[in-house]
Amino acid sequence: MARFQSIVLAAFVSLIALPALAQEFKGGDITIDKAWSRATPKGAAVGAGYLVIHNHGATPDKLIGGAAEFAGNVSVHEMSSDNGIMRMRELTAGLEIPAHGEVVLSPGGYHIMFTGLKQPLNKGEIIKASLIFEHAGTIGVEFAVGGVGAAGPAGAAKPDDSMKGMKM
Ligand SMILES: [Cu+2]
Repeated sequence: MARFQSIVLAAFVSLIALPALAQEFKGGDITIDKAWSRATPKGAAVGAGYLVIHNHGATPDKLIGGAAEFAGNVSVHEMSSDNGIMRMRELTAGLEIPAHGEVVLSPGGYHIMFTGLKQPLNKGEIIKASLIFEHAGTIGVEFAVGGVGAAGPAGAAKPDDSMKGMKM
């Protein structure tokens, strides 16, 4: 009986997670999916966005920036470990999306950085931003906001520690 209940619960959870995951955003040869973000604590000035970018074209493209009404600035960042300390830096030359390839932006790696937040990002909200590509142009993307510790777009995975010990 307990097993039956957990299967029913799992089915229910995946049903409510599906609409956000199924969203796809297109421009030129680029499609974007699995766009999600994390809730931010009250007063936080920065937030991050994660997504998967697919390039269906025969030439490489480049994600060079973005814009959002809820943030003062939208940029492309990379997080990496430097002697055990997580650091992030802006990819001022842009993030290359290989021809017929894909790039995953996820916690601990590449991400969209929202700085100068004008409002907190709340769990359950959909936040809209536009991303700018060198060739594909501007693509509007909606990010599903998960919990503060969300590790993936479904918001049901275990929390990770990628934001701890981070130096700006
Ligand atoms: Cu960042």
